[in-house]
Amino acid sequence: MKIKRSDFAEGFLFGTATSSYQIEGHGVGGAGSTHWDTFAATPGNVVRAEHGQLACDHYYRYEEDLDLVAQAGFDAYRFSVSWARVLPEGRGKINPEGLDFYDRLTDSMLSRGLQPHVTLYHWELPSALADLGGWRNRDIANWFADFTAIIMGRIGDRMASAAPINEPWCVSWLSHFLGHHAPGMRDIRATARAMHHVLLAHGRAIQVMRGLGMKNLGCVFNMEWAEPASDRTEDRAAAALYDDYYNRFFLDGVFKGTYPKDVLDGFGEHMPNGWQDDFKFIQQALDWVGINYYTRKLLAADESPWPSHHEVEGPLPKTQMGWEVYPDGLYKFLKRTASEYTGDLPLIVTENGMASERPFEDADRIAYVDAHLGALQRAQREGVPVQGYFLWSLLDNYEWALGYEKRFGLVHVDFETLARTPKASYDAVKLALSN
Ligand code: IFM
Repeated sequence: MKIKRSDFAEGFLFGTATSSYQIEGHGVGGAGSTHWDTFAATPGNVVRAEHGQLACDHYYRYEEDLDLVAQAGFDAYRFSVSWARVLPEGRGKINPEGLDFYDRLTDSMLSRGLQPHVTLYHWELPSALADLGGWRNRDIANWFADFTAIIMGRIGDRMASAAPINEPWCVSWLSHFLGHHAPGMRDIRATARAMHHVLLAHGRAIQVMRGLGMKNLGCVFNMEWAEPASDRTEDRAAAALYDDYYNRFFLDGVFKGTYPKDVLDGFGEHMPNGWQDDFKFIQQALDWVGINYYTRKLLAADESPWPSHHEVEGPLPKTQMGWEVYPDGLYKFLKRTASEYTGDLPLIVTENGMASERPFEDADRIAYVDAHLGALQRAQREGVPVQGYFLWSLLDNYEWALGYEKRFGLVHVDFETLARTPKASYDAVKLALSN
């Protein structure tokens, strides 16, 4: 890598990130069923119907995995907790083994000098709550607040930072409008409700964690830079609408107490009654904002029902996901988020990385990380207070509907033997962090 630690100010945080369902192995330790288990068990939803029952077996191999994090020279580890591991039915009876696991995991990070950065929800909704309507049901905000109190009551005292929900757009739009993720719905009313309730749950969880005396609370939004496929006015409007329901909806909700007009024009009639009164819960003060950034999209208008547009393939080099490599998008998001929403609040890149076909000699990943760190530095030089960067991901893992095929890890995982082998990118990052 061209960029190294000494190119950043003292205290800039380097970390790597994972999530519970993608690595732990959900079939062990008394965890309850989640909507991802049933989504994966339904034909046609996930490549080869792969699921997270074993995943990377991190539940039993976490010491080895944390050694890899520490030996690479990272300062921090971003992980998530599984609601159904702690509360198998989503509410009520606690699974003590689940709480013990996260307790051990936390102490194992600390004993290696790694800062624990927790996300409370990274998509594995307990099935019992999915049965009650999941993110469509307003009560989810209180179920989530109760879960927050239980899990953070146990490990919150040792967290360097906490964020309630990973990528609200994926929880709501991707999963309830596009149907690509669990629960696989394609319904505009469900989408409008999920998009609002996910922010309500965010706000309630922040309230609970403040009540517990926790510090350094934030949020994690995924962002995709949207550009028109042509100069046509219609295509420009299409890109603006994509930007509004993907990126701005959640920022506007948390920082402005409103939602973008063109999104409300599209699905406002499906919003839950009284949504306008919920911003007092949603607009909790935050200590930082996390941005997960991977790519951009080109949009063209069409005659289909709202949002009346489709994606057009772009000309840039692509990752194994088929996503264009576009580091400028990260620069633009950092600049725009700071200037229009967050001001002096610290920004953290909470996820960035790429899936690569190359199993071990992943020069493409090294170049990707270098280019995105360069974009981050450019924003920093122009005054944006970016204070950390987390690489997605430590391990090859369960890439949701795409199963185990798409490899995002710095460390290769052989899914037959579960052997971990550091890739060239792991060695490159290790060298960069030591210089
Ligand atoms: O693997 C996912 C992760 O769960 C959330 N952010 C994007 C990653 C890559 O698709």
